[in-house]
Amino acid sequence: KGQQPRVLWFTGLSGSGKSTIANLVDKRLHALGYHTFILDGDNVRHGLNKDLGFTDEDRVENIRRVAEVAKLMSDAGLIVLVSFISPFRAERRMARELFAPGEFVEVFVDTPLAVAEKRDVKGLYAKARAGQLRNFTGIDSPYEEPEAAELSLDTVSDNAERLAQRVIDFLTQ
Ligand code: GGZ
Repeated sequence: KGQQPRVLWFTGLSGSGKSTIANLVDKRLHALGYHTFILDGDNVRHGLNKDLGFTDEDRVENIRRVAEVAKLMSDAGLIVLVSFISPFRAERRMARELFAPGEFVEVFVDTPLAVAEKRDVKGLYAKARAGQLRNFTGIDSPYEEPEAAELSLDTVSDNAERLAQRVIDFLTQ
């Protein structure tokens, strides 16, 4: 089925819900007949980017490579769902600039730090607070919130299912 190139760029804190929502969107796009691919830490940081850690410099390089891979995949006809913290505005802008106007959809998964920290599904915030994990986003490494994301998803007032549907509606409108 013919499809417009699109990259859905999910950005937000660790534990914000990026991957949960991206996975739901992916399933629904698939059910609608779209060819998709998810790029996230699980399939990129363990392979292509396993030389990179969490210093500012490494994050910049992480996002640069991810953006270039997303571009290749989108050129190959896939709808690409990118799910990384991607904490810096400059790198998100750089990613956007690889794509034609309208192709790049920035999705801010807007979960306040206090909420992500309270959930702390993986116990990483506790480790960061205890000083056992350095350069942790939101604790001792910055997160620059998007100023003009195409979509802002408030995970406090809405559940993942409904937020995923908002992304689908945006794409198919
Ligand atoms: C932030 C970290 C860190 C530090 C390990 N800071 O919740 P998670 O576990 O599954 O997702 C986080 C993931 C973030 O990697 P990204 O590639 O998305 O980050 S970036 O876009 O900034 O390059 C978290 C885990 O890796 N993690 N150490 N110090 N998150």
